[in-house]
Amino acid sequence: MDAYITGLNARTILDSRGFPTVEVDCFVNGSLAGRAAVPSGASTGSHEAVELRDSDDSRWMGKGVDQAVQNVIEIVQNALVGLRVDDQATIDQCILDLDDSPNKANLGANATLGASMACLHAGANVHSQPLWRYVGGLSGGCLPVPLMNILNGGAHAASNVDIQEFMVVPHGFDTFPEALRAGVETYHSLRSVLKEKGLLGGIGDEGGFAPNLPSNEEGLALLNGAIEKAGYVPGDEIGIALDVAAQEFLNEDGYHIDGKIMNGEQLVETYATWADKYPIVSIEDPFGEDDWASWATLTSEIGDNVQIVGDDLFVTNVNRLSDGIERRSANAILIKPNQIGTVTETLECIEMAKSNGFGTVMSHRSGETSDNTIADLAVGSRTGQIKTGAPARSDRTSKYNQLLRISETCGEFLPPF
Ligand code: 2PG
Ligand code: MG
Repeated sequence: MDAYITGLNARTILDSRGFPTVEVDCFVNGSLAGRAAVPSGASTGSHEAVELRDSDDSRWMGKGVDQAVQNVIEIVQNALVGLRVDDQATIDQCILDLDDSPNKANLGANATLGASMACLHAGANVHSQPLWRYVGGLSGGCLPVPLMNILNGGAHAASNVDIQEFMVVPHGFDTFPEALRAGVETYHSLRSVLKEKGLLGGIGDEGGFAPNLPSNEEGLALLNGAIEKAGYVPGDEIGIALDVAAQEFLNEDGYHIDGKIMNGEQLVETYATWADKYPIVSIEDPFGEDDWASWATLTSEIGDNVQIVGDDLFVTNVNRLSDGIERRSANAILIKPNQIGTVTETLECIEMAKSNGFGTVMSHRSGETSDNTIADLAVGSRTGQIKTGAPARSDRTSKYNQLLRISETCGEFLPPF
């Protein structure tokens, strides 16, 4: 069936932190065919594509996205009208041709990704296919193991915990729904452990609990205890993943963690000790975004047993990823579509990672909406893993719920751990 883009519309909507973000509608033959909303990070890497904000302090605390919205309506729309809606590569190439900056600074990656994803949804719709199947094509789909961030620290919480994310990884199960249930039960058992200890307060930006703790290691002990209390075997059934987001506590004199200042080597030893003591399967952003040497040391020391994931290091960018592959700085990559700004570039990055034996983890941002595109992308592009927060608040649960829906027709579930 031939279906052509006849228009785009864009608007400001709110994200889960109450800040403005971009939503785009794609019209085919005059009817609404696809809609997508763009998320937003708090601990953003400096090498990410630019999220265009108006910086007018009199409105939205400077975080307005009026310019990005206008860029979709006035610039991107003109370029895309008349294109086949199911030719994603051409659509994204046309978007790229509109911005000659190296990091989408002119249009804003929030404008480009909103348009790119709205067209993706429209393409799936005109073919009456679920999005994951449209993305997966002949290779079908595979449900990802969830990395569930049940204890929030760093830039996502008001607590004293330096590490940004303590996640449970229910990998020892036969199906996605069983794995999800185990992770959710562990979340609730962590709640009761914290309550017993008088540590239950609010939650962080990704729905995890956000207690003050005597040390970062205490977070690992709490997760281990919560897994056991929920009736599961740490290591065999449920592992632990960290997103250290170390760039956030890297100063000129070193890494400020646990009230100490550490250099890269000391931090390597700390992670190696923790990995011996706890069932850690994955560590994301253990060092700063340009500390390539420490990354390579850790990967050679514990990378055979532990996944080392580059987020701020790689920013879903094939150039940074190929550097990292060459330097053996990590063995996995976090995939965030808004770090790069189009669907095609996101898929290319996943492909490069996989063909070099790297693990791939699809990811939300700390500022989210009810848009579930990443759930379908994870299944269709077979990333094998997804991290999308705690099972709390609709912005996080909507992704898990979408994966439950997909599991009714897509049974494959092959956790890499
Ligand atoms: C991360 C993300 C998502 P943010 O660091 O991996 O968890 O956080 O969106 O704030 O960059
Ligand atoms: Mg991260």
